[in-house]
Amino acid sequence: MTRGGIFIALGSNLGDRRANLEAAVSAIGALSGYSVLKRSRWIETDPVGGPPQGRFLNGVIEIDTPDSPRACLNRLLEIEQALGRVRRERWGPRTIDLDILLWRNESIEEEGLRVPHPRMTERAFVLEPLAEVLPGVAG
Ligand code: A4P
Ligand code: MG
Repeated sequence: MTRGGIFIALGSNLGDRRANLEAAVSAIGALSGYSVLKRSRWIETDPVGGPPQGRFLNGVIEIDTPDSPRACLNRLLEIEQALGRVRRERWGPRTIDLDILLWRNESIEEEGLRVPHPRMTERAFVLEPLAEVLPGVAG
């Protein structure tokens, strides 16, 4: 039985944004033991923070995985790299950004891993697509 309850935010504002998001969803779904249970629509959003940069395409998916949060984060970072992510500056433009928003009802405070994502509640570009995939919320 799949449990889900793990929500991942996706964002892109470089290159073919839609293709980048679709490639990330495919790559996540192709990981051993992972399944993509729900996905939001992709929404176009104005950049928040960082240098002047292009508009983002953002979305949220719900997944299930047998991995630990740390192992999942490492898989996501690998997918970012495989899709050509280059880290230059914080909040700068990116081909793909994959953030863990929620991990069931867990609270995680580790080096390099904080869940729930500390800035998610301030950000319409996260909350709007998240509302589409949370259980019990009408789409
Ligand atoms: N990290 C810690 N917790 C997590 C988590 N829950 N999920 C660490 C993922 N990563 C987590 O991330 C830096 C490090 O955060 C990771 O290596 C991981 O160990 P990063 O992706 O290299 O850097 P970043 O994304 O530039 O920084 P950050 O702080 O994650 O940025 P945000 O807060 O995610 O904001 N505007 C619009 N419209 N749409 C966007 O998608 N994104 C950002 C980035 C800014 N403005 C935006 C958007
Ligand atoms: Mg990130």
